[in-house]
Amino acid sequence: MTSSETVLAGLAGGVLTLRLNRPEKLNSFNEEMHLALRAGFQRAQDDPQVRAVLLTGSGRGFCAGQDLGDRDPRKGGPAPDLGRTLETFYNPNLRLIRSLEKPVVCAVNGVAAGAGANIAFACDIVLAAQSAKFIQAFSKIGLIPDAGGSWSLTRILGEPRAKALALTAEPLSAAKAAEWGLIWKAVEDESLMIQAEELAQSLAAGPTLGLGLTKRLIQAAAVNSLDEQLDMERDCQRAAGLSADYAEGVTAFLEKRKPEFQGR
Ligand code: T3D
Repeated sequence: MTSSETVLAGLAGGVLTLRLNRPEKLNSFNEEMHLALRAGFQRAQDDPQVRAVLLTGSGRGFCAGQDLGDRDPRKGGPAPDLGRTLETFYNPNLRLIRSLEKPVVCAVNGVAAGAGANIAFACDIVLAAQSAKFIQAFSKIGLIPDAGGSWSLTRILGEPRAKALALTAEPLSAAKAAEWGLIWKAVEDESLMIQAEELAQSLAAGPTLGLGLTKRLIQAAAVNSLDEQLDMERDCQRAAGLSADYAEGVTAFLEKRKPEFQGR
């Protein structure tokens, strides 16, 4: 178990749980929290004991995006270079989540606003509490959707809905987000963590090498032609077919028993 104050981290049963932990600020991002989250995802990448990640938040919110207290113009000084903060803090975390070849489950426990919403949409399987809502809050303060939002919203929803959400900052309920395909499921508030933990545990006990290759393929499909994708499927299936997990999966099927996968 590793912990920092702003992101609590704990490993159990192959699941690395990362809990954003600035509840008094609805888990909005300061520099320390960015770096702690990055350390968590880097650990997920490097530590073979981590087979899946569960990302969630402490308190009544998931994440309210950037801590605006750190951007207070009344404090004086030059305007901040937000391009630099995206490059230095937000974008590395987005890239780590997307490139991690292990499943990332996100349990959205409450409001997800600004970059907080878009970080959730970058995860692989998103469950949200019924009471949660997603807000593209950027337009309320003169900014543009970041943390991959202009990309993920447009790809998942198409231009009409992406533009309406981004231009109006109208809150989207968890149920509507599920109906629109932005997230996997909206669940009863009380059962969110139970369901998210069960899901993460079951993925972590699965053939995670194959799951990681599956993630790579599905993400590549957005930019590949069918021919490119068929070639990639060939290569990934070759790698999967050489794995110990594949041999175990087939053997367990033939022996009519539960497989014991090792993620290799
Ligand atoms: O700057 C860069 O590096 C560029 C990157 C930008 C990325 C972004 O994410 S920009 C978008 C930033 N986020 C927002 O604009 C959202 C701001 N927050 C809200 O609009 C609302 O708080 C919510 C709609 C998320 C929730 O509303 P509500 O009524 O449930 O809660 P609340 O009362 O507004 O907030 C509770 C507390 O959290 C409150 O503190 P207090 O008064 O109890 O001491 C509030 O100030 C604080 N809080 C909420 N969001 C933020 C925040 N403090 C700092 N920064 C926040 N983003």
